[in-house]
Amino acid sequence: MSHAGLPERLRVIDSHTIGEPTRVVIDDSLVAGLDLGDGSVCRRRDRFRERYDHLRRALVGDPRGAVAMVGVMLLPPADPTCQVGAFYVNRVGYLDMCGHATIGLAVTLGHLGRIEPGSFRLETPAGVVGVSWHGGGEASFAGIPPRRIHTKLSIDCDDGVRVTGDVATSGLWFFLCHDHGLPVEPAAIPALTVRAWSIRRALESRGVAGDGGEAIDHVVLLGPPREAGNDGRAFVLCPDGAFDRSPCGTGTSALVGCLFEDGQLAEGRIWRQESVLGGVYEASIRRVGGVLVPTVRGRAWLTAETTLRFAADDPYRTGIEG
Ligand code: PYC
Repeated sequence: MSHAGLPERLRVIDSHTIGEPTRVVIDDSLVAGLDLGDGSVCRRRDRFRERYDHLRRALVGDPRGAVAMVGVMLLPPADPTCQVGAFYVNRVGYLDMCGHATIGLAVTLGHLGRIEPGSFRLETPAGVVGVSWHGGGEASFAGIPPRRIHTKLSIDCDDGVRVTGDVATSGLWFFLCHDHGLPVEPAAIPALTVRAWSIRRALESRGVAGDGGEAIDHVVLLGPPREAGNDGRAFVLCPDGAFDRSPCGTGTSALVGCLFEDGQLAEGRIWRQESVLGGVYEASIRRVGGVLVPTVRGRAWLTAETTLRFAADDPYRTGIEG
């Protein structure tokens, strides 16, 4: 097994964004020591995947990571208009964008004193994202313009259930569904997970994909809010098989795009989206120079400032595969 680039120690800061965990690598020497060539963040992320995928597993996989954890690797942006570059990893692969981890990143950089309250431009594999750190644990991001490619698509699942939903993106690909027939509440998480997996399998077997052939690998099961004053609630199945403990930042961006197109959300109005656990993101959408820009605001809490250790004789230095 390759250990290329794996240090003995690695400093990270962990946080959760209303429940969804993020781990930011703060040792700049890690990425600086890797041969990623040059080019955009996306291109260097792809080289990382080809050459150093074991570092992803070491960082967020068993036994050092957590279920649902997203790791953030910082690197210098190639886009001269950006101040920060980053890509996102999870236990099974790579995310082009991640809303909750972007909020966790902003709060982490603020905590470290690497940014002041205010805004910066972040180069991600999905494109440039505007990020604002509001001080303390509050941050927001102006996401990738949402786009819907299927409206009210009917899907027959292998458990005999037919559902309809929209296929949309805002940096990741989503199937957003209301008529799944389940309550969006913690007691139903096992049943929601089974239903979301069967939808995912059905999408795959029908060949439903993003317009660049991408897998529709996030399934959003929507429901009414539980708390007065909120607007909706979401259970989100992520590609690693874990459910999003937050309402899903990019999923909420894609949702407000669909709501806006359907005339259910006015420009600039705040949409309060609950997660299946009850945490809330505030989202809105507006047109800037003809482009739809979704904004999502949330709160993150730091959970650890720690040094991961990778002993030379540890058989699971690079994580546990599978
Ligand atoms: O917040 O965008 C998000 C996200 C994607 C996967 C997990 N969280």
